[in-house]
This record gives sequence, structure tokens and C-alpha cells, in this order.
Amino acid sequence: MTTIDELKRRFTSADFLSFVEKAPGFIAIEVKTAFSTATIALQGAHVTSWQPKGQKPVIWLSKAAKFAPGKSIRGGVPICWPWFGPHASEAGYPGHGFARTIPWKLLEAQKLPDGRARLLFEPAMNDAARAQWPHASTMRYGVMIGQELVLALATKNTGSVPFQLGQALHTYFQIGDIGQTSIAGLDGCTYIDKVAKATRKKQKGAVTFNGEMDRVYLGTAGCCGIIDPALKRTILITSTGSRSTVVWNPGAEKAAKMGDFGRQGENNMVCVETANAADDVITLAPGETHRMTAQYRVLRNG
Ligand code: TA6
Repeated sequence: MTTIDELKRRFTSADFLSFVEKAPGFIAIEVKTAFSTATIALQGAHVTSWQPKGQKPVIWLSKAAKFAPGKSIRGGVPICWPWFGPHASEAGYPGHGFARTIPWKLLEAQKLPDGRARLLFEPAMNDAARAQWPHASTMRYGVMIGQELVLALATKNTGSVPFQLGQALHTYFQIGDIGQTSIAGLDGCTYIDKVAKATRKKQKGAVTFNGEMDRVYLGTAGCCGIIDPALKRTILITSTGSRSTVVWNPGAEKAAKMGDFGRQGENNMVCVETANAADDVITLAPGETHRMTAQYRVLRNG
């Protein structure tokens, strides 16, 4: 497990980084650039904040989020890997895979000539993870912090047989008021409606919210926008290597039951997840690498 002293020693010259211990054994990396600031927990390489200069935070983090080894963090950008949702056959395996609750290693951190910061992580697989994922693979996760936030997840099959890969960047976005918020760019897409017995429906127009919503949009085109009149902005989401977009808001009743949403947290967040899930799960051939990226940019509206 990486210690904070080891990080400070390795990245002494990186004046754009600072390392904090949010809780015993729970290290976070604070990144400052001319364009924006970000925080990344080493567990799960979990981006927990990103705030462009002059903007309100773009990434939502529950005020009741818990920072404990092995416990998923409510908010930020949980990495769902190497499966999305419940495991296909093992009910006892963790929902959304193990990547978000195991320790990761910071491999590299650079300040680019244009002022952006680029960090590269890889998961420190432990015995429990290997037991749940008996496939030869490597995985790298890149985080680019600037006027935009760019996340890149690359999985390589280093074995001799194909395997199925499900994944999502399960991003919680901060919004002013879920009741006024809409999502453009999914019109005409088929989705699995998980709050209606997983029936398949077709999206008509923009996505609007009225209580719990949990949808897996299939065959999506890699560009959508969260239109937030309350905060007078649109968050533009573009992706590559992703065929699914998951849209989730738990609604008041489910959020209250989850216990780590904070008071009415569900009013100020929406998950729009860049994913490969359900019909869009990837089959990775031996030697093949699959790369999925998500890019977030804030456009002011007024
Ligand atoms: O992405 C939506 C979803 O699959 C919902 O069904 C809900 O379970 C959410 O993820 C949060 O899951 P978590 O395991 O982080 O509580």
C-alpha cells in the first residue's frame, strides 16, 4: 500500500500536487492547475472533485460520503470495472466490480507545457480481486486536468483467451436542481428502464426527471449535455470507446435509504455514466486493448 511519505518523496518536484490523508490510511491527491483544481483518492483512483476556475464544482460529492478502506465513496467518479452492476453469475461479488474499492498506484504525474496536469494510475490487484477476475489483463487509468476533465480507461487482454469486460465511469455531476435539469443527446436511443422491470423503451426528446430514474441507454453516440438552468450552465460530455450511457438519480426515498446521500443530496446530483454495459459489454480478444474515454467541459448559459 502506498504511503503518504513515499508519495511525497517520489513527487517532491511536482509543485502542482499535494498529498493529504482524509482518514487513517485513506490518501487523496490534490491537484492545482491554472485552469481548475481536482482531488483524487488513491483508493479506486477515485476523482472526488473537479472545479474549473470561476465555476461551481462540476463533480458532486455527498456531504455524507464515507472515506474508509474498502468502502465505496458516494459521489465523484467511481470506476466500475471489470463488470457493471451485479456480477453476471456470482451474487456475492461486489456490485460494479472491485476496481473502486481496492488500492491503486500513482505511476506518473506531469505538468504539461500548456499547464494541464496528467496523472496515470494502475490498480494494485489483491488476492480477493484476482479471485474474482481470473483473467490475464492490465489496466491503466489516465486523468487529465485542465479547462476540461479527461478520463481514459485502457484495458489490455494479456492472456490467451477472450474475456468479457463491462465498465463505467460512474460520474456524479453537481447540478442546481434536478427538477429543472434535462439531458440532451439521447433522443431516439433505446434504454433499459431499471425502475420498470428492465423494460426496453425509446427516448423521446430530452431526458427530464421526476423521482427515481435508472436507465441504461444502449448504442449511444458519445455526446450528450446536462442542461442546468439553475446554475446557468451546460456540462458537455463527450466520450470514445463507449456504447452505453447510464442515467441515474435515486429520488428522495431511495437516497434516504442509502444513508450516505446527505440531506436531500439527490436534488443536486445526476449520474451520467460513460459505460459499456448490458448489450454493449465488450469482448476483448487476446492481445487486444480497449480504451474508453470521457471528457467534461462546462459551457456557460447566461
Ligand atoms: O449506475 C446506476 C446504478 O447501477 C444504480 O442502479 C445504483 O445501484 C447506483 O448504480 C449506485 O450503485 P452503488 O453500488 O454505488 O450504490
